[in-house]
Amino acid sequence: MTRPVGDNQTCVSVLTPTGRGAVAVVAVKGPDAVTVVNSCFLAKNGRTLDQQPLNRIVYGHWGSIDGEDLVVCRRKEDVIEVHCHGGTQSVLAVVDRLVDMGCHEIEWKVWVTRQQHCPLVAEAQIAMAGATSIRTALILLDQFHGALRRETKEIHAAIQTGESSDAAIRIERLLARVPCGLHLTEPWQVVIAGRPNVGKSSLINALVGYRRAIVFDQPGTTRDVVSTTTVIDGWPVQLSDTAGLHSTTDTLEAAGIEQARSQLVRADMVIWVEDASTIDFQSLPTRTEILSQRAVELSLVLPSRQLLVLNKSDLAGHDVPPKLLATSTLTGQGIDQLLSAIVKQLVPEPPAPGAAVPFTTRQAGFLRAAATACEQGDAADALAPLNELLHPGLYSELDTKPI
Ligand SMILES: Nc1nc2c(ncn2[C@@H]2O[C@H](COP(=O)(O)OP(=O)(O)OP(=O)(O)O)[C@@H](O)[C@H]2O)c(=O)[nH]1
Ligand SMILES: [Mg+2]
Repeated sequence: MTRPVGDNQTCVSVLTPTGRGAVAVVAVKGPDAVTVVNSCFLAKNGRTLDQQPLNRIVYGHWGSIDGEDLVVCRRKEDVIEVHCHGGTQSVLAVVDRLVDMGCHEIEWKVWVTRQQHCPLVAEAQIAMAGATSIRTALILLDQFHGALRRETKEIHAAIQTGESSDAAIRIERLLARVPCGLHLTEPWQVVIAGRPNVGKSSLINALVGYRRAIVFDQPGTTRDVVSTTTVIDGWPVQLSDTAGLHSTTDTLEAAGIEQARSQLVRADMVIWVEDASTIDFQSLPTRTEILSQRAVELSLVLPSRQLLVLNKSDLAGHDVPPKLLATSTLTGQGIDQLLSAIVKQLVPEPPAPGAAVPFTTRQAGFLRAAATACEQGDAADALAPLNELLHPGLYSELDTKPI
């Protein structure tokens, strides 16, 4: 099997994030791993590394007898971990010394890729480090345990045995999960927009549960886009509060409105806020009609996922029809329903436990190429992109040069 270049070199990689933990792990792998670490590490028990049992931590000093205290563990014949103080300088000192002794430094993602035989599994391991909720981490853990690999292999086998229509259906099913998959590590972008003074900033504060945005009783309070990242029902979401949208001659306010416009173009979803106290419920158009009307009036490009919220329901004077999403940031009415509605729009069908979920643009690209080949009745052409997903020899994106 083809392995990434440089596999017979002795490499060093920092496996823990910079400055995050009390202890950092620096890993060394390769034919000279034992010799190199032996030349830097003096074990308290006086033995050299080749005399130490596997998987036992050994206490000692780095560089010289009065050097930094740390522990070393020989994990395999050619893999050694150095566990040192988590501070940046200690890690740097350990790595620099190993590089001076001839080790080749590689990024942790490259290290992980080299440990795995399947790129899909390596990508899952890498992505897990970026998961910000248990829910998203568990979906990635399923992929690490082979959910996407198994499904891709089965699709590949189906094509080879002439069951290409079944394969096409299965690829489409995977592609439908791509939006969810791509947001396992990157938050969904949700923009709160509407006319001035309708309660947008109050709403973002109510959604995140603390005062993130400034609220004031005068229109035009919010000038900049104020963003905050949160987790809603296990899904990472970046909420952005924007300046109230209307025509203005105030230069500063106009700049804020322009920012809001460009934020909306990039957004995955808009929460459009209206003031319930000024709405005539008898002649209220549908959500789509209101939003299209506002888009035309204010020259906006709105994302396809949309929610309409009637805020200040406490001032409405009468009950808001139940099919409408009504909130009051004063009483808390409707905030839970709004949170559920956001989740329903973003992830209408959450993947079942153990389901295969593509989660990188690379995977989505190859799956789309396979889908197109199947659509064009050229099932054999679908095999090449599927091979790209499954085999490390063809996988070069992370097989990068030394850092
Ligand atoms: N009664 C009532 N007042 C509210 C509610 N939500 C917000 N307000 C008040 O409405 C005023 C405007 O609120 P903001 O949250 O600053 O409104 P905004 O849409 O962000 O305003 P701009 O940033 O100027 O566009 C403040 O006085 C809030 O206290 C609500 O649900 N009920
Ligand atoms: Mg505001």
